[in-house]
Amino acid sequence: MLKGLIFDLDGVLTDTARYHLSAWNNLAKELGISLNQDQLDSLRGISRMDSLELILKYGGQENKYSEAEKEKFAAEKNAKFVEQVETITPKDILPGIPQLLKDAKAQNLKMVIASASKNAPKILNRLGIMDEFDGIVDPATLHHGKPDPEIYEKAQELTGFKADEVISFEDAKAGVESIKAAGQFAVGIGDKELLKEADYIVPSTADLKLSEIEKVFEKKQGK
Ligand code: B16
Ligand code: MG
Repeated sequence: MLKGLIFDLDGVLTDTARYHLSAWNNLAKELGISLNQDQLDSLRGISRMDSLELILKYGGQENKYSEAEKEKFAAEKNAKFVEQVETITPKDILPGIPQLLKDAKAQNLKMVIASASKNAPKILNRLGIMDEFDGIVDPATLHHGKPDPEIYEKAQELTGFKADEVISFEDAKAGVESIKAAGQFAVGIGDKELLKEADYIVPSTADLKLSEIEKVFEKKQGK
């Protein structure tokens, strides 16, 4: 029986990806690295330091900087990102999400956030939906980023339910892989081919309908 929902933040509840990507793009340019669209897309859902490492790798600069320099670059990127976060309002909640949260509340489902972003509480406050959630995984406590299952396992622990009692929502390939490795039902939002490991896929958040997702979830449990 469905008892809880677990949500990624960026790309699922709101679109902060464009802010992340433009801040990374600025930093990459300063480092003399030019990123193509595929390389930028590969950063979705990936933690701050892992994103920086990937960018340096794309630019052939993986061994060029000390840990302290890398920390400085990441802090610089984050400062740019946080500036953009300050402009977020409740209007930036993605379509379909307010109804989904409402339907979940009506069913008394527990709701938890599994975002790699250390800025998640700030973003949820700006969106005005912080109080809708029963918990947020603190990404500072994680040893491994997505696609490792750790973040979704921790989120599930926060719900207090079993893997087959929750549904998790993701927009990133690494995120869907993380959910599946945690043994949970995955809803993928975005490209069908890219997110093919998910149990249920929709092109956009506007297409999310809890009752429809639940039908597929229950069918799967009944197997
Ligand atoms: P921060 P999600 C992820 O959020 C973003 O998709 C990714 O681009 C970002 O690097 C990561 O959070 C870390 O964010 O620098 O704010 O700690 O998709 O897991 O909600
Ligand atoms: Mg995401």
